[in-house]
Amino acid sequence: IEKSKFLAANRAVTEHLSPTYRHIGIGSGSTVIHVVDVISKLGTTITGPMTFYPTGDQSRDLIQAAGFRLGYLSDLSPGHALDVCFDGADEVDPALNLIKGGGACLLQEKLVATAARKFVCVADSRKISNHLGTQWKKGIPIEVFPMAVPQVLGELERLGRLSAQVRSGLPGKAGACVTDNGLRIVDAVFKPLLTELPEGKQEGEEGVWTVDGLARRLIEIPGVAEHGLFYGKSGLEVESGGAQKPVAAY
Ligand code: DER
Repeated sequence: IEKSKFLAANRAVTEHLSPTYRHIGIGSGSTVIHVVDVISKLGTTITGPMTFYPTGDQSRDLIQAAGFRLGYLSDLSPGHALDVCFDGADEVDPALNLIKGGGACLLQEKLVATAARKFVCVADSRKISNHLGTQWKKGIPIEVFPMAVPQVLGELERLGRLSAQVRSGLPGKAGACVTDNGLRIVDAVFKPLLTELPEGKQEGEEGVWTVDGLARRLIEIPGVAEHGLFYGKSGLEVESGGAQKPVAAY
């Protein structure tokens, strides 16, 4: 698996990291470690003038350990887009919709991905599926303000979730997983998500949703800070940045 992650990372960097780029977003998880490794091998002549933007504590540590210049979205001038962002995913459907958040970094990952003109997803073949929720069975990660957890769990039930639970902390850490933003993660399992509704069906009817339909509904729930469905327009459709879906997946 590590070899397939490396090969995917190598192809993604080769095809999408121009030496002229100056602002690079770096995602979270284990696959993106290979992306940073491949970029490091380009040498400081290429990477020296570049600034790298993290998507959480692990990503920040990766950037620093590689000796890259660290930057933060909050330092950018309004509307200044990153050149490219590389990040992993937990599941990818044929329309390049993603489930992300297996590493509980989805909120900053979505901010950095949508700040980039080009978002490139690096996900080995295990992540590919026809319908989100068929390969990744742990549920859609939803980042929630702690005080809102009971209300959010109640609303998810009304939306037809099959199960939902607050993610627990790492082994050796009692209590709930606390994200880099100090919030909680609720993992909500729904029926596999469609890319279009069957004739005559409404969104959410009998718990059946499209990716876009459920994504738009989840973000409306009071107390939800962000969720791990990356959907809508892809970078190919939104040249100026702001797309949640990648331009390509490797
Ligand atoms: O949390 C995330 O979305 C990560 O990108 C992630 O889940 C992918 O992790 P992996 O590269 O370790 O599979």
